[in-house]
Amino acid sequence: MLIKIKKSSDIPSSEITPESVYYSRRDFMRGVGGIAIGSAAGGLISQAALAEGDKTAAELNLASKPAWLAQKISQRKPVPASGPFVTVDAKTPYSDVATYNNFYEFGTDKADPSNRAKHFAVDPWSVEVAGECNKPGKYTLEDILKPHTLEERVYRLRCVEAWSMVIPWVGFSLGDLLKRFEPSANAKFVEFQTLLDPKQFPEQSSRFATIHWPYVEGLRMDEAMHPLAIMAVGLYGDAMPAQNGAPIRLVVPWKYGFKSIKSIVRIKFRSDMPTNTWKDLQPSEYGFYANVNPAVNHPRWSQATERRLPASLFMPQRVETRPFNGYADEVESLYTGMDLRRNY
Ligand SMILES: Nc1nc2c(c(=O)[nH]1)N[C@H]1C(S)=C(S)[C@@H](COP(=O)(O)O)O[C@H]1N2
Ligand SMILES: [Mo]
Repeated sequence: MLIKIKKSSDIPSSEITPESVYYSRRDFMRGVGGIAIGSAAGGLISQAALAEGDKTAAELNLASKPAWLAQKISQRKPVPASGPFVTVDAKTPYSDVATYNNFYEFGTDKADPSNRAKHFAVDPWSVEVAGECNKPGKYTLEDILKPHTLEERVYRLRCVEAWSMVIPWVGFSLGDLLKRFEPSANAKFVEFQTLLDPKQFPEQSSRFATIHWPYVEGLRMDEAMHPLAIMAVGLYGDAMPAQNGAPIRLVVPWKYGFKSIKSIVRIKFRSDMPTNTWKDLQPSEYGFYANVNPAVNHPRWSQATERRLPASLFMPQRVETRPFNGYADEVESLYTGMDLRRNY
């Protein structure tokens, strides 16, 4: 997303979505049928989620995880058989979910996060709650999670770069969490902030980084309270890999992936609309709402279709992008009367 191109005609699609990463891999041999994965019940990453030759789950997920968290994750509620919390779409294999990442704090290449996050320390972790609410304060991760039962949710994740994955998250309702802090009547928006720690995030001390750290995101209060919005602490029945935003991240499945901010350390209730990192960087290309919308193209590429990962030269897996990423029935009413072309 950082790549600056002079004319839109100059952009090869390989720069939007570095497909070369996939050409050389054995993904094409798996076939679509091979991608359908069991529900990873029992708390272990199903062997089928990893193809032969992949690194093991243990090699891919080195984030420290406290025992209480592992235990809590193992007691999660399974995903319902049908409804918006699950999808019939084939899940993206664990090895792709954990190696093809956007986490610019670790670097701009898709492989940088999994290569550079190996020693990312997430224990102890706390989240500061601030702004328009009755219960501000500093909460440990354990405090944050304590009253919530974790649930499995299988959601599509649609990146603004026109690729997508299907990920079985482990998390809990964001709205249930926010209610505990008793937001005041002035709380119209909620802002989230990623950890600022140049010792752990190499790009935060890079002279070449164009992002103003820390990464920030925001939601309108009614969006944040929507049952589809979750705080996730794991995926594939295990604790969150560092490269996917350990120990706690947002997942807002009807919006472009950049809204789903990783490694959160601060939540602030606000009366005014917060800024968000990508909008701040390039307001003509990225907005606050960022609802997945095939009818509104990115100024440099079409948003009408997406590459469902894993894809390859031989199996491009091009699928049509759906309004609100397929969650229109659930969330459309949040935007009644709004011009979604202006509010992109
Ligand atoms: N802090 C932070 N959060 C972030 C990003 C980032 O660079 N930094 N990238 C975003 C983007 S662009 C996407 S598509 C998703 C990717 O999540 P994943 O790597 O778990 O698939 O994380 C989002 N959250
Ligand atoms: Mo993204």
